[in-house]
Amino acid sequence: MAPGSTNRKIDKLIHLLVKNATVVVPGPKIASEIGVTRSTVWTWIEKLRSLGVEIRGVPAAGYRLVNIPDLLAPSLVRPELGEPEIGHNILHYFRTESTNDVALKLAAEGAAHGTVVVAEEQTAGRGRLGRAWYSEKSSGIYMSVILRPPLSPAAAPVLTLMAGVAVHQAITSTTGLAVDIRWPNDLLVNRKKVCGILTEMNAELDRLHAVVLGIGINVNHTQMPAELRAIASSLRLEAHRTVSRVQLLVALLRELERHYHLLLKDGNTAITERWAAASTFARGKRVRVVNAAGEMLATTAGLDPSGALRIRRDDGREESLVAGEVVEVKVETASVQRPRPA
Ligand code: BT5
Repeated sequence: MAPGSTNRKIDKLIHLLVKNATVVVPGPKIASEIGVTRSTVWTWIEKLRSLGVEIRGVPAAGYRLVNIPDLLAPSLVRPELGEPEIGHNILHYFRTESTNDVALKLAAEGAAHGTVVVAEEQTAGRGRLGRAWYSEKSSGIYMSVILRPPLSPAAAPVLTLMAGVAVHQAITSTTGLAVDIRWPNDLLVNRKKVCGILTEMNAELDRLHAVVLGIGINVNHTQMPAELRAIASSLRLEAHRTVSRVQLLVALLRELERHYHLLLKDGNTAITERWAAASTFARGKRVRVVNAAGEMLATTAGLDPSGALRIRRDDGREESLVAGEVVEVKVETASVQRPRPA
């Protein structure tokens, strides 16, 4: 077991409560089935309650689950997946600093392709360039996937786009919301960011040893912190209903599996074409480009097969963006008041 990850026995407890959801399960029975003391059962029940799982204690009788918990527990997710590569092994944390840090460490120690690390809360969730990722407890999905693709490091950008397309599909099918993708990989609903992706890798010049795809989705946040409110939202805020994190995670792992195999079988364009079909940013979008070279205004002109974004600068020159970000620029409709004829 990876240090700090959820004890498999807590996972068993969750499974036991779910399996017997309509009945009261006696404490001693739980304790003996999962092989811990009754006081440990009590401590774990308290822990689950603190994460919002409704468990009723019936004096002298035992415990009864009131609602199926929306915890990202492997025992609830794994059986929905069949025999996948991605998600064959899921490590769950109640709280960790960053699932990408855990996954990078596991990858360096030899963890298998398809290993997934997921957390209910991150205390130091990271974005790109050292930025922070707000990771509220039990509200979002904070997940990292370890991939060992038979590809060169040049494939990293297209793997990031692949993750974006998979999240796009998963959110669309689970919520019915209209989702947009902003290059390279922000998922937007009503122009607000609901998901970010951080790809990190461990590579030599010609070989990718491991890629860690870190995905953060705002699912059931009832409000965003003041400093993010103008640019960020959650699926619940946009859909006006709660969304099952378990269902969304299952859909996401299935879509990652599907798109990863599409990429290996059909090559980059299988991904870039799907990305372009899902994103209003692919073509003809007026944007401000922000990268190491500075800022400029441009219009987007498609993706090239490596995953770079083509842009047409205002002086007519075209170039490919491989790093940096773009921000939509609202095109002002001229509202010049004409003087009335005398
Ligand atoms: C990202 O960075 O969008 C990548 C975020 C990846 C998070 C996942 S969670 C699982 C895994 N473990 C980690 O530690 N990280 C990954 P970037 O494009 O640099 O965007 C960061 C910016 O988004 C911040 O500077 C804020 O402006 C904004 N932001 C921060 N938290 C947000 C949130 N929860 N929702 C929307 N926007 C947020």
